[in-house]
Amino acid sequence: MEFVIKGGTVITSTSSYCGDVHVKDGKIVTIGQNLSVNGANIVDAAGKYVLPGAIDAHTHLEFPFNGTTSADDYFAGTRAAACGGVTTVFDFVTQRKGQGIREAVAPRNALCAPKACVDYSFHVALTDLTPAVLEEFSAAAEEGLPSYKLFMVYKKDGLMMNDADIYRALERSKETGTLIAVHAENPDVIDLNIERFQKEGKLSPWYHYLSRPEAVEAEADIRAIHWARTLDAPLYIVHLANYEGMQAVRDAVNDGYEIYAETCPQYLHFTCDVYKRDDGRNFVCSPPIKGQKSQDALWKGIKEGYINTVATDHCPFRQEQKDWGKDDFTKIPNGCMGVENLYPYMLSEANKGNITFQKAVELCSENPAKIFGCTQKGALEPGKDADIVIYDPSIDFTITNEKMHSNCDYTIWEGTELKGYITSTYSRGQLVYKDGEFLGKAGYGKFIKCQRQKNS
Ligand code: DUC
Ligand code: ZN
Ligand code: ZN
Repeated sequence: MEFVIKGGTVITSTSSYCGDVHVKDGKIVTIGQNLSVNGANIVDAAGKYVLPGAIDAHTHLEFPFNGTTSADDYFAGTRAAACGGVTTVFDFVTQRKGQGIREAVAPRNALCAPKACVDYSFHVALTDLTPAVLEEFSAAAEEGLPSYKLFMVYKKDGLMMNDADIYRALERSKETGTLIAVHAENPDVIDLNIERFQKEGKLSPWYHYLSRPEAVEAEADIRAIHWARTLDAPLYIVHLANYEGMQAVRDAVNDGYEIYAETCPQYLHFTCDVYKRDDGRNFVCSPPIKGQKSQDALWKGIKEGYINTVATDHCPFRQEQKDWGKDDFTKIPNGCMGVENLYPYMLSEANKGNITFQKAVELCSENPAKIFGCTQKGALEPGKDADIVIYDPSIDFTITNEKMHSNCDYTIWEGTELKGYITSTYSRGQLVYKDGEFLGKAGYGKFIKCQRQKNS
């Protein structure tokens, strides 16, 4: 298949220019002015922007969690991704006790491969850091798996890793050029707060926020950063959502440490006031959405370059699942949707003038590709995969659940007004979304082997 996307404005992380993009056999061949290629189809992009597909570095598809499973399986989740301009998703494989890294990934990949509509890779959530697992870091990295997530919470779910685990994992990641990511919150203070609220009958979603407020997340960010600094090991903080944690990242980066921070659109758009709403339970995720001061710090961090990526933590639960916690926040499965909203939201923020389009590309595509080692992704450049999004800046789009492509029966983004919207998504040159319609198919998406560069 060969085509030329003509007359659009090509956006990279550093520039934007009028150019034609020649695609052949799933790859970008060349980008230039007034290209004419014999026999190639023409895609007219006049008045539109042409961008690299987004990489959502943080999704939980068919994720067994909180006594249930997240609502989007690999098909629905990657269908929604394609329709939101996301051409690569990173999902989490949870290591069961006693399992090796590749032993945990193999069945997950077998489940994912026939369902995936866009390309995918995995981070492995480690729960059992045996000497054999530490030893396996290098062999797993050679097979394309260079990143791990350590939960500093979820003791009762059997996911939590303690400080010694974090220390050992950071040590080993430094030796092997791999990357440790942490979900940072303090579990003991959360448990104490929950116990108190339960005794007092304070069980509305607002108390989800109050049981894990700013300081609970900040303490764990600071602790994880402390160990990374001590060992001079790289660290990636997932879903950073609070002011003090942002400050600690900024200080560590300014002191020369390799600390990466990810935040999510829900932390950039909403504040903790959503937990006072009648549908507050639908916004319950962990870490919870914080106050205005934290949101302002995250936007400042984005503008100053201390936030490296925006990803979604996409982990939707259907209304019936969220309703388990209607009268008791501790029973609400934690997670929000976002994979279809990430790129449209960030590009809309660019179109409204809050950030540049280049910044949106850097956060949603180029940086995740660089940090996790997706060498074929993350930029519109000759030789890279033709993961391409066409975006019409003139469309006014209001998000409603009917227009979304997830399996979920509501969206926290309902009614959000976006300036501009994606009109087409290509995954390796294949049109997978056009004008509201999903055109991809299950099994098309491929596992991407990541090759992380040290100090990338
Ligand atoms: N937080 C969530 O809200 N859902 C999935 C996992 C997580 O850490
Ligand atoms: Zn998390
Ligand atoms: Zn997560």
